[in-house]
Amino acid sequence: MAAEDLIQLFVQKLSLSETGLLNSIEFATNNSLEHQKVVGAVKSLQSMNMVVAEQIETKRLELTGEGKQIVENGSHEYRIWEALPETGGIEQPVLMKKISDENVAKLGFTKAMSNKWIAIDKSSGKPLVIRKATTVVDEVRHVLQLVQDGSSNKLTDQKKQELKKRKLIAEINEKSYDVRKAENFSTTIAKPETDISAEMIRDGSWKSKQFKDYNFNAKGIPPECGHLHPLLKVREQFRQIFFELGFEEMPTNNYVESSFWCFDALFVPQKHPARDMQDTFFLSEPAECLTIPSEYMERIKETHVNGGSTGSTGYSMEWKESEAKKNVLRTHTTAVSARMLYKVGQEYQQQLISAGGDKSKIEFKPVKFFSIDKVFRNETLDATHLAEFNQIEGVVADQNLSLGHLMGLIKEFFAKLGIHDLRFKPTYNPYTEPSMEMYSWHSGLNKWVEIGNSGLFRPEMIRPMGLPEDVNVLGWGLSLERPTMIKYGYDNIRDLVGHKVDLQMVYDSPCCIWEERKQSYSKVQQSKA
Ligand code: FB9
Repeated sequence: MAAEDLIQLFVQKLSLSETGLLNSIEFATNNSLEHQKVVGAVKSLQSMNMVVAEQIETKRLELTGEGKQIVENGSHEYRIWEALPETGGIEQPVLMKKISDENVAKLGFTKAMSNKWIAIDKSSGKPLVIRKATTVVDEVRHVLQLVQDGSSNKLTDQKKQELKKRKLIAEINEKSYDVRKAENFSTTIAKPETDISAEMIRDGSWKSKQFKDYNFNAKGIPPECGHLHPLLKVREQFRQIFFELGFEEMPTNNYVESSFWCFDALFVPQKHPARDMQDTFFLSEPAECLTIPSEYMERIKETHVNGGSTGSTGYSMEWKESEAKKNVLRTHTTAVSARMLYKVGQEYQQQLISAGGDKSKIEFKPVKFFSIDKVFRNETLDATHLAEFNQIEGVVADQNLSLGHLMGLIKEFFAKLGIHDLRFKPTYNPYTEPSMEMYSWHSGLNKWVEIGNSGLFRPEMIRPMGLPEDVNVLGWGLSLERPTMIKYGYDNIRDLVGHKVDLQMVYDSPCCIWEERKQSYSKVQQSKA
């Protein structure tokens, strides 16, 4: 029934009610209407001052699921009695099987016995269940029918208690409205205007018109607009965290990288398993990179073979330029960090040259870089691993940086996500020494979760770049997918990424706010204010 017609019917009934009062639930039941829709009609009549409505709490008995089943199929005890032959008996197990729901059979048998509707006849040796009462009245079904038809007032309190105890009925508190006429009450409903038109203003007719109240709580029509994928919402949070920590974003718009920047520049030996087809996607076209800075490559070669001038022994194994030139899909954004650090190293070398090689004349400007972008690993796929994920990475180059600086910075970083309880566990990376995995205690999962990896980049990586002797570079990394899965409650990466993703999930995914960041937000807003 359309809202206008419902309103029309309501005022009719109210105008006819002797008591001058109409209860919204009664009206809904008697006209088999949804109570919520009736409440809507009462509210709009109220907004036109046609009625006054007083909210009242009414207790009402309602059938439980089991109660509804009995009205449907008869009481459990009646069904047991009914399943017995008029004469003679049947064995109990056979009888019980006649009733599909085992629980119903049990309850029914007990009740029928206590009602003395049935009995056990042992006269023929084996006990048989027989009818004791030739006729029975399924009174339970009858009274439940009364409750269903809204005339539970016909039941005695003792009966109500019994049915409640048998969980066949339940008492529910219901909010309803007692509605009375108000000064503007009339049975003809002028459809309230929802907008004031230029016409009305010109001819002044707006003065006599009824206007619908603004419903300021009305939810606007959701705008047809783009929606950020949860990963991008979390990515934006991490970007803000890095900016707050004074980091500069690295350009990561090159998925294709040469093995040189992806591995060799990071002192990853050419025989390292990570460089196998098993772990890395190699390109067939263009197969090779022809733009590797030759001098730098020479220094890297020396470093791999015998440590070059880094004080390292190197890997004392053959190093092939052809291997370094192979193009791959980058396996980590640390390749981008290497490019940026090399640029910083080269700028420092330029300064040094223009200072006539006098280090005291120039000062190394520390740098803080971050990147959040896609990396590709030819890994075995499982619920949390795809062949690509987004790596979050931060690197800092400055004089005399230590492991303590790294731990401190990682603590600061994760504190902005509300993660305070960190543990560091030594690990191995070809490009950092020492290296650490980071763990945080996850109360929800009730375990320590690995939240990333980190380390101090090896001299074999940073010295050939031209960074001064006293400059150290620290770095740490984590994935974007893992925090996003935790934040949005996904345990399978395929619900978040890939062709199986349900777009509605993206549309409905709430914005990503980490409690902790609220404070910093409000602080930022206040400072702006
Ligand atoms: O993200 C990871 N875990 C993680 C991070 C955050 C989180 O939730 C936050 C609370 C809200 C929950 C979990 N990991 C790194 C740990 C594991 O998931 C690990 O199994 C998988 N790792 C990926 C690599 O898998 C092969 C995550 C990915 C990873 C690993 C290492 C780095 C980056 C990403 C790195 C690095 C690095 C090291 C030194 C110097 C510079 C960069």
